[in-house]
Amino acid sequence: MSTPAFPALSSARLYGIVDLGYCAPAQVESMTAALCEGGVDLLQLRAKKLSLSEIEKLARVMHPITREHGVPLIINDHLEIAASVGSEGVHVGQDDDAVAKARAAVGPGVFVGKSTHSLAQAVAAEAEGADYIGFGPLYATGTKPDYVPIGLHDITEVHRQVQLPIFCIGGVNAARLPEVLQAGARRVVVVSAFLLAPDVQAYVRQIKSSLP
Ligand code: TZP
Ligand code: MG
Repeated sequence: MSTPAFPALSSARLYGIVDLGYCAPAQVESMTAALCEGGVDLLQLRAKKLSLSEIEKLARVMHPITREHGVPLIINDHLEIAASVGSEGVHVGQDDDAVAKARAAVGPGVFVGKSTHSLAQAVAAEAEGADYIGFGPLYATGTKPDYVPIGLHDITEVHRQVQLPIFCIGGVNAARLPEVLQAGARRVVVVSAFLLAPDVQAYVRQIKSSLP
């Protein structure tokens, strides 16, 4: 049996996002390399203000690097870009396309993640057929400024009710990680703390080594 190119989604613990709110297009290549070298297990491209063609171009910059590191690339929001680039995943929010539509657009073998902001949404995302969920924002965050933080109190319960991989997200950084893990998180997404770190690779490594 041949070795799979990418580890199973269930083994992923640390999810990074190249968010163009923090990273200029010209930095995407080096940032992708630093995040992968540091040890992210999944990497998303998120660009709320760029055109579709600019996002697709950046996805094509990232993909050879992520692939070389065995890190699945996930495209935020844009099913057509995920399909055309051949990314390993796509991520949709509560206001985006339904999981079934995303899956139909990208085809089998491409995983579909969904953002959730409450226990009820998390349960619904599993019923809808998502492959993993983001759960948050745990803390207020400038990366998603219009969202009310949900806090840490539902983390244990969401893991009881939802069997999918659950990535806790929103304001997670090295200082907060101990309390996030204490609250029951097993997987996290880190965005601005990685992208703004003076030494990205070292910061990723530090977080990775603290995860279960
Ligand atoms: N979804 C919920 S919170 C969030 C997203 C995309 C942003 C997380 O970014 P940060 O900078 O790690 O708080
Ligand atoms: Mg979205």
